[in-house]
Amino acid sequence: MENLAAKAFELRKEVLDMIYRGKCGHIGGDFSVIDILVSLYYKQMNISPELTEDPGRDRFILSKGHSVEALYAVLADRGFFPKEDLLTYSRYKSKYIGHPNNKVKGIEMNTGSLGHGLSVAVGMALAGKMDQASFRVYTVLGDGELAEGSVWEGAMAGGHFKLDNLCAVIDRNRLQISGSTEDVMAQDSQEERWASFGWHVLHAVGNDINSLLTAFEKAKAVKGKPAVIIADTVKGYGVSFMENSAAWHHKVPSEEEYRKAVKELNERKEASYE
Ligand SMILES: Cc1ncc(C[n+]2csc(CCOP(=O)(O)OP(=O)(O)O)c2C)c(N)n1
Ligand SMILES: [Mg+2]
Repeated sequence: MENLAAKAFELRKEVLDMIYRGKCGHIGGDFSVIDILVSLYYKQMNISPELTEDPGRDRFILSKGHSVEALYAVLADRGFFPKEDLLTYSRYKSKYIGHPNNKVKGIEMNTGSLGHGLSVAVGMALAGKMDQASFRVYTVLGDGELAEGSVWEGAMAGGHFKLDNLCAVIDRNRLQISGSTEDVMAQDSQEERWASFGWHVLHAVGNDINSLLTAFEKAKAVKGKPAVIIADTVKGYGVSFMENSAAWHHKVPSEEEYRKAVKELNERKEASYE
């Protein structure tokens, strides 16, 4: 079996390169979410470059759209577009901009304004039910994003329509743009909140592929309600000086920081083979 933990560290290096070259990007959230994306795109979802127009494909929405560099790295590696395209990231006239847009092959929804992905995912899942289709819909939200009221309208509708073809993942890294989620808008009763809206609540270690895959399989087996996976992650995961630091929410590494990060990511990749 392919070593997906190693793959995630390799892709973090590509994200780092993109952001270092392009001189912008949300590196902290990219590094916290990338194991979730790898689990979905390499194992869980029925999606491939050949299926992007297939009505039966699984759908994915990156509701925390600022982590698009992680999604670009995954899509390029899975062959949705050539890796060289990413050399244009953040350049004038490139379609590989700082938030997802559906000119890029494989991207289903333009996101970046937080709080909208879940409601659209609910609509897609409801449409799937009406068509008696078998595809599943996945979306990833940030924990800071949960402060958006529109998230809870989506949650209410997902529960009401009993959308067991829908799975939301919360990237629970406990930080948002300016500091701790608990200081800005407390999130600690997530389990009770989602359950009260009619969702089946699951937990995962969000930077551990096996833990995530187990949770995704459990989510698939849930009947009569949507599932939410609260994925405990570390913002900046994989680079010691970026971990758990709000300062790295949106920051470009200096040359010295870049070199140090490359070294650490290579070491982490090697260690994941042991
Ligand atoms: C509606 C809206 N308000 C504000 C922002 C600016 N913004 C970008 S990222 C971010 C913090 C998001 O935190 P979180 O959802 O926890 O993301 P993560 O920690 O995974 O990076 C904010 C406030 C935005 N993109 N959209
Ligand atoms: Mg967060």
